[in-house]
Amino acid sequence: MTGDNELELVGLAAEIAREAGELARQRRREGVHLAATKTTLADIVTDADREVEALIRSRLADARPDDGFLGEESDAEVGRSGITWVVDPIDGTVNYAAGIPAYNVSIAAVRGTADPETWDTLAGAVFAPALGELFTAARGHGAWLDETRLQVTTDTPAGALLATGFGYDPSTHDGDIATVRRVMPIARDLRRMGAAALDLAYVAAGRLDGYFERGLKPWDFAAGALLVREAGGAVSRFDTATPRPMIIAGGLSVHARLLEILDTETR
Ligand code: LIP
Repeated sequence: MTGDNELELVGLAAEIAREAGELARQRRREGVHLAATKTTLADIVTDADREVEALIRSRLADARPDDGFLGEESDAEVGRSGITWVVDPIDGTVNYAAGIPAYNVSIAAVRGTADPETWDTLAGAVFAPALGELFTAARGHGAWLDETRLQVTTDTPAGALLATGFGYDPSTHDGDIATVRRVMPIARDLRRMGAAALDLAYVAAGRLDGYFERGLKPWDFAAGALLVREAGGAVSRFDTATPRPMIIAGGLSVHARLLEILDTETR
């Protein structure tokens, strides 16, 4: 398969995400083995993370050998086709290791290199195997949960149901808690699910009104951001020159409120 047809790309992403998700679930049933820790003791990678990414990478190379690749667990590769795949093999790794079902495979196809400042996302798939839900989006063709079209929420009369996340570095927690404190006046309640791609998918599905988090990696949000935009929402990133950029996502009114509260750069 060649070219950058969004519908072909999302079909491939969905097919591979399903296969990879089933492998992750199988390995979870067999028992998860810690492979290593990364930035801190809390930042773990399992044997399954590595095995699932290897499967995804192999399937993509077979189908589209000229494409580039950026994954959480293996070396980046610049392609020749102008398309790059941005992959989180198991997003929600800590949940996965703990047996919490809120984990997913996130696969996105972007035009350009794996730089979120310049890429153009064409297709994305987020598959949560333990929950049996496949979220997909192709640019210009809407966002979907299986066969149901998704739409972000438009008003929050009881306050916004928001989600966020925290990094693995304890030294960042005070600042993140201070951010939560600034946001709570517009919130109905707050969720911390531990899987960014699911947070974004749930914003697209209208299950959450908005989401914000500092420090995500490109593979955490590449597919989920397209889901939100294709479901009629907005996604912004700022502080992108810092080690911990902020991402915010939501329906247009909640996105605007979060931007007003959090984007001190524009004040
Ligand atoms: C995780 C994100 C989550 C964030 C965690 C971690 P991982 O990704 O999905 O939102 O709060 O710190 O980055 O490491 O499970 O792929």
